[in-house]
Amino acid sequence: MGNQCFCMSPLIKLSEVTVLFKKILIANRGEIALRIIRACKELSIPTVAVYSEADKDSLPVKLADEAVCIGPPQSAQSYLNIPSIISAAELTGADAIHPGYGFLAESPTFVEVCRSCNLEFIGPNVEVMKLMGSKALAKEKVSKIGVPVIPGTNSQIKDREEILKFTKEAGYPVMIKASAGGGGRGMRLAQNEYDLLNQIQMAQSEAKAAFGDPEIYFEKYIEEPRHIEFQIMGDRFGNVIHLGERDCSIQRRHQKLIEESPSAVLTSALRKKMGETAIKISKAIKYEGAGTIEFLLDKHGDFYFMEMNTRVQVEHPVTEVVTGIDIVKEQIRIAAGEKMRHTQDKVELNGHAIEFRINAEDPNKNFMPQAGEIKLFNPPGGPGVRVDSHIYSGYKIPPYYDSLLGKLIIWGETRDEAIARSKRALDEFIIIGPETVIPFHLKVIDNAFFRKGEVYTNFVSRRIMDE
Ligand code: MV4
Repeated sequence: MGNQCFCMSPLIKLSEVTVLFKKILIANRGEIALRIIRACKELSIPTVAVYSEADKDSLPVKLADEAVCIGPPQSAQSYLNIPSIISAAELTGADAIHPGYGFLAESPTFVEVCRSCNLEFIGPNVEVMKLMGSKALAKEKVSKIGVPVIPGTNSQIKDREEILKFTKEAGYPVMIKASAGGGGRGMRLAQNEYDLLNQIQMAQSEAKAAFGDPEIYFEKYIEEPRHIEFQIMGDRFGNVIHLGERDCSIQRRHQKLIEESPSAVLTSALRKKMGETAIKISKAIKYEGAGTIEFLLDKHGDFYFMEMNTRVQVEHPVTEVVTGIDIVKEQIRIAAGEKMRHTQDKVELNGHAIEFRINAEDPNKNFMPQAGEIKLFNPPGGPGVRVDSHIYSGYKIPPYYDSLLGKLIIWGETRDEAIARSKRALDEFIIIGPETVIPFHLKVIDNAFFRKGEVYTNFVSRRIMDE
């Protein structure tokens, strides 16, 4: 049987070696760029880092096989600059692009440009991305297949009568959400009819300014919910599995700060039901790659689909740590057309993982972002400790991007062991230079409600910050 050439597939068999891709370009920066480089190295795939002028001394630039400057510091001219990124791919002979999270990771335009340039975009196809990008359309689609969604209106709602008909059934408070928003962006709460009618105009013009799309929809307000999201992975052959949940209830102003897996409140029966629901949704849209299905879980144990994220997420490591599955490597294999190597019955959730986002923000100054030089970086180690970070002693934090310096991911056999280990590791963690949120994390894990697993939406303002 000589060598066969599969001309339509990016998966080329050369004698014994499977070549997934010739070269991957990473269209991102910071810790996630480094995370993707690490995955590529383990798969023996050469990498290209792209960087802005502000990131020329960054670790991804030093660790990638090649690096190409794509523009000035401002994201709009560099990490969001599609022509520049595509040129870098063509110049270096890359055949695939990993977008990471943020920047172009959920841009249908970018996916279309990649396809037309014969570059594999490591992520879902453009139709699925567009569908899930519209939070209102996603909700409608998911509702049609019988998955519970938060009671509310669709985005085509126009006249006042229709809105008031809904509020009469649901009662107040009512949430106003931007269709193009997501992750809490463009969200408002109305306490009464007067408030609601006043806010509609403002919400629409704000949505138009922020997302270029004025569409809004209305939802019943769920009190003290928990944010539970399921990691799913699907391949080209229609196989879909879930890798358990992450509880992301510790957030401040819609910025997640701590994520854990498993959730302290899910029974195995509820996990099974929610996991099967996540798979049902993903199969209905023929999802390919890594994705996240977000649910709100209310205090009665009822859950509702909220939105789907079509990218790898910041908090993916907690899932990696409890399942032993490398999500980024799996994304790359799936994009190369490989069949998923895991089946649901082989996925085991082992122990407990907690992730702490290490942001350069001053918790005593309203979480104000900090820039400047890292004088000393001494991350913790020892059993059950993982640090994903792109910073080093002497690194200068550029003022142009988000404040994430890295993530501390802790594993323990039990939640209690993970918490004790977290305290130990956070105490060991030395970052001299900018203020960070490490003191905030130490406060949270010392809190009796956190220790009992009683965390929900307004936990930070109610139990920690008095804001
Ligand atoms: C909600 C809600 C209550 N009712 N929707 C959406 C995106 C996420 N980041 C926050 N979102 C919420 N949507 C309805 N209809 C409350 C929140 C919410 C939240 C949810 C889970 C965990 C923390 C939260 C913090 C603020 C608001």
